[in-house]
Amino acid sequence: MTIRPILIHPDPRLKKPCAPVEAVTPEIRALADDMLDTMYDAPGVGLAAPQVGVSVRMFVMDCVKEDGAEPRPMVLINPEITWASDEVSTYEEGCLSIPEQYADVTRPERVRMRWTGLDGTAQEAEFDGLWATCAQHELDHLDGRLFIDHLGPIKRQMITRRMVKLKRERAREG
Ligand code: K1U
Ligand code: ZN
Repeated sequence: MTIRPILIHPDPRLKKPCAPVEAVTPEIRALADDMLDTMYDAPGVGLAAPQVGVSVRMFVMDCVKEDGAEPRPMVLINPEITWASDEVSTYEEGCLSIPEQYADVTRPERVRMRWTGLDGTAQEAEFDGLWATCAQHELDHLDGRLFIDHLGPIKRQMITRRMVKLKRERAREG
């Protein structure tokens, strides 16, 4: 079990669009394992590769939250949205790179995604509810976008200032 450190905003590595994964190598499989360990440990329902400092188009998610329910870990490599519903939904989002800050974000209620699985085969599925919100939040990370980029400038700056302060305090504590 390997827990990787999660980058905290602001960090230029969280703003950079990620490169496609060229092949599903043993390194990519090890990264997927570490990302799932890191996500469950945080705890979170999703985690994108740039959040652990690796600039490749890949994320993990598991939105099963009920106590005692079977976990459903998913690894999405080179994900793309192939369809989005006209209906939207608003969810109070959080982000492991922006700890303890939450804000309402409106996104398509349902999306269809295509991606490459860990076995190298093409996959496609439709997501709704928290799965759809999380998948879109994670895809944003791969394009260097954070949930605060969906907010107005005042809220975004307020949250960014809080994160600068948090990082300064953590650096002082060592
Ligand atoms: O990408 C990330 O930073 C992970 C993020 C994903 C996400 C949360 C909420 C809406 C959209 C996307 C998180 O997992 S934040 C933590 C969280 O929401 C959570 C933690 C424990 C149990 C349930 C949820
Ligand atoms: Zn996030």
